[in-house]
Amino acid sequence: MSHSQPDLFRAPPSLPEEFRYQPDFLSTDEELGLVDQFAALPFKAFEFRGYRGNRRVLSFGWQYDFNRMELQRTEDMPAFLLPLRERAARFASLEAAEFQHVLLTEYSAGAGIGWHKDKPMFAEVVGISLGSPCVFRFRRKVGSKWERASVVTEPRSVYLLQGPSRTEWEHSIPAVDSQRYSVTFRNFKPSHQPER
Ligand SMILES: O=C(O)CCC(=O)C(=O)O
Repeated sequence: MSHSQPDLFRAPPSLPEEFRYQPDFLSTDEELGLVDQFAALPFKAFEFRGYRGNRRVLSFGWQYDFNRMELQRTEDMPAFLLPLRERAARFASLEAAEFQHVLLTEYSAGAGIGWHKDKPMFAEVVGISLGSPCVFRFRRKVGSKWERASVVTEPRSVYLLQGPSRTEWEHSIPAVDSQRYSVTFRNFKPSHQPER
């Protein structure tokens, strides 16, 4: 007879190494103020080689074009995002100016994002969540199996992907129940600084 523990008693997987999460990064007023500003912005359906995703996106500074598979210069970050960039940089122990790119994403009810790692030219990733909570899932291949972990990212929270949580683990978000926005600041690796 085997004495191995059934799966039920296995310790839950811990979160990926160097992932950081902090709830209540924004106040409710700040969240509402940002959502108000977003309402006036020209979000567009996410496109990937002719396929239109069910989330809408808008980038400032630089944008990664998934159809052309290249980075393109785009409009400067609007002034209302600069204080948030400052705080995001502090959270990641970086300088605000290092975040030359920000991606705003709007998930309507039923929208999510599939398994991926962010593009390799980017280094650290700071994500701020507004609106609906979501399950932020992680997975990485260990041998022939997937190791998995997840965290609920609450509205007004912030997370940081760096180290193995950024380079070894993929992440995804299953369909959200109601509208969610994320503000994703990314810096470039020193070897991938784009020419301005
Ligand atoms: O919405 C989020 O917090 C994650 C966004 C993301 O993973 C991406 O755009 O690559």
